[in-house]
Amino acid sequence: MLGWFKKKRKKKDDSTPLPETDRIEEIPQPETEKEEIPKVQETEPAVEEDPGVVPESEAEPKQQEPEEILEEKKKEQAPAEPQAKSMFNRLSERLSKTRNSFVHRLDTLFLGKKEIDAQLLDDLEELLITADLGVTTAMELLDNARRRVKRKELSDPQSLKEVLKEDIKRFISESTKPAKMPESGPFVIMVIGVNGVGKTTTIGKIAHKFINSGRSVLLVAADTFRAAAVSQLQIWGERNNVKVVSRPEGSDPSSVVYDAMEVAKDYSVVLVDTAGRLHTQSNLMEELKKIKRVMGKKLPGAPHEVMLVIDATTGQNGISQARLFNAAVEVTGITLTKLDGTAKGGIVANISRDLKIPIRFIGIGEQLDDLRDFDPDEFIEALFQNKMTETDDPVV
Ligand SMILES: Nc1nc2c(ncn2[C@@H]2O[C@H](COP(=O)(O)OP(=O)(O)OP(=O)(O)O)[C@@H](O)[C@H]2O)c(=O)[nH]1
Ligand SMILES: [Mg+2]
Repeated sequence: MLGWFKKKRKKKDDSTPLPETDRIEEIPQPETEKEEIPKVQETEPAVEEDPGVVPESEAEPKQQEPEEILEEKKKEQAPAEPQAKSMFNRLSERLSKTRNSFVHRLDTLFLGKKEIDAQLLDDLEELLITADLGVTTAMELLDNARRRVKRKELSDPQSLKEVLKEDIKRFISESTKPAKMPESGPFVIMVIGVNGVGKTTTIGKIAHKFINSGRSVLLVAADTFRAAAVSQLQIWGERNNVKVVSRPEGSDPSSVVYDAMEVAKDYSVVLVDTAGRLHTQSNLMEELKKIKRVMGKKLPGAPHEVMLVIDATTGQNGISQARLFNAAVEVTGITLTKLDGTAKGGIVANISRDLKIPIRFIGIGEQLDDLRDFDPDEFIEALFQNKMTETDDPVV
């Protein structure tokens, strides 16, 4: 499991040693954030003309804060069980397009068949190759199935479906590596990906998760190529009531990152948004390399995570993008967005098997809680769920 969002311990509970991932909670909260609660009546204007650090949160109407704090406490006391169940159902429902194109096709293929013969295996080969699992993964699954049939370990098609499910789950689980947060200092996540894949939205959603777990978050608008990109991140900053470091459109993105690293030590988590396409002659990969270099120089060890966002609807194209980005800046984690809108969910297996880069999050919609920590077991169970959801097509 990801383990990034463990709730912050209260001071009175501090008698027992903290688990490794909680050590980051020792980081002092930024002074400005601590001061915000008593300043309920103040209505400071946003400091938009400041080209450096823009204290977005200070422009928020302060009377909302006590209510937000109450909300947080309510969330902490909320019973986890029923919520977990409905979360699973939602995941399952959002994966219905992939289920229709993959799992239901498997069911149709196996329907009425009593034994596994050569024809069935040939049809299965075609199905697996067209299911966006990737040729290598599909071939491995088939080889394994053929071997088991030969050894008489498999006889009926239903058990073959079970074996495919378990193999896919194993492939995905093998590539999940623990996402280590630094033992001290801020956890810096550099978010990259081609334009429109969902980088900024993902940053907003991740920030929300960290805030819910009691961390202080700083957002960095290193996509300086479009004014709209900066304001989009600022909106997420306002929504989450966190600071956004920005500079005017056209500034050097590395200089924004440089500014951000100056203040980063006051925060637990720093999320850096980058451009997906440049409107100049300069090369995106070179720009990203430079941003990464500047970060590491100013704050040794940063970025701790280079997160590539891939739009699942692009299928195999997403895999090619991953190779390019990985070669340039060494991707350490992947967020796969828009799984709700595509039948190409098989790409999850392809990413895990071919690229061997762990998937950290999956996006299954546009709402805040539609960004899920990726859990291979949960994902496969939801995908192979037998119960029909409202959005499922019946097997014919
Ligand atoms: N359905 C769905 N839409 C998503 C998901 N994640 C992001 N989106 C939508 O994708 C669109 C693009 O998202 P952005 O966050 O602006 O993408 P970006 O990568 O920052 O784009 P650029 O800044 O132009 O490079 C928005 O309309 C998001 O709401 C998801 O998981 N599911
Ligand atoms: Mg963006």
